[in-house]
Amino acid sequence: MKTIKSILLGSLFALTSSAYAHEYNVGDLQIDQPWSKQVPPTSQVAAAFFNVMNHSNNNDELLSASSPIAEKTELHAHMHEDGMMKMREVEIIDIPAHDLQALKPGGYHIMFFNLKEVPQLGESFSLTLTFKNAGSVEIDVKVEEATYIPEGMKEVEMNHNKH
Ligand SMILES: [Cu+2]
Repeated sequence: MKTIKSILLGSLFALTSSAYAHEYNVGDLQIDQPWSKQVPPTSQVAAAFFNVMNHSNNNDELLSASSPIAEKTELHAHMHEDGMMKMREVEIIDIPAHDLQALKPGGYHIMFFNLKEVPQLGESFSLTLTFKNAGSVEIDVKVEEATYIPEGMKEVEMNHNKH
């Protein structure tokens, strides 16, 4: 019985992890589901989002990001100011030890300015992230519809709570 149970659990985990087509590891960090919101063909700006799970005992920091699609790439946060949601550049994005940092619409995000090419729906583009401890990693960001919500978000949080 125990054997059957572990086999079932094993296949369940296999199914869960295969749902994340885009997963990257750098040092003790795991980056899941990088995506970008579709923008009009004439847009000068775009944004990217992803989850970072820090499996280490040490806090890390996202220091910078760069991409060939844009002349300028910044780390951004959304915050309430004078009763309005505004976004502004931040120096770093904290990646706390044994925790999940989710970059998502309305929160932290990567912002691209002066687009050299506007990524089309269904395409991917390259994004290089540099972390203080884990170092640099190049990831592929998939362009999704403006209404897209990452399906794995809940599962990632559930897995995280099991640690
Ligand atoms: Cu922004």
